[in-house]
Amino acid sequence: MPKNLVAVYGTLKTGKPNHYVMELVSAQLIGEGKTVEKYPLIADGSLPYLFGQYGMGHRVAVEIYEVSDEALRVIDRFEGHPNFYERKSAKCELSSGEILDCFVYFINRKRKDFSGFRLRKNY
Ligand code: PCA
Repeated sequence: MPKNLVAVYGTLKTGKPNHYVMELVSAQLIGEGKTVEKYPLIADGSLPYLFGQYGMGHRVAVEIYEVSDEALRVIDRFEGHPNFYERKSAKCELSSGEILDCFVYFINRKRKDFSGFRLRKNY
C-alpha cells in the first residue's frame, strides 16, 4: 500500500489546538521540514491559511506525518476538504535534505492582494 504523507503547518502541529486529531488517528511523525516552494501563510485571525500557487511568501515550516488511508479520510473531514481546506500535493524537504511528496491542506479561497498581511514562515 502506498504511504500517505501529510505535511501540517497549522493547528495540527505538535502543541497546537488540533494536534489531538493526529494522535487519534495514530499519525506517525517522520520529521520536521519546510515546503520546497514558497507559499503565502497568513494567520492573523483564529486559523492559519496557506494559499497555493502565488510564487510568494516563505518556505513554510511543516511537520511531516505518515498516515493510513482511513486516517487521511478522518483528517479530510476534520479540515473540511475539499470545500474549506483543500488537500493538494506539495513537495516538502525534511531537515535531512530529503524531498518528499506530501499532502498539504491549502485554503480553498482566492486572494490576489496580500498587502497588509504578514506572510509567515511558521504558525
Ligand atoms: N490545520 C491544517 C491546515 C491548517 C490548519 O489549521 C494544518 O495544520 O496543516
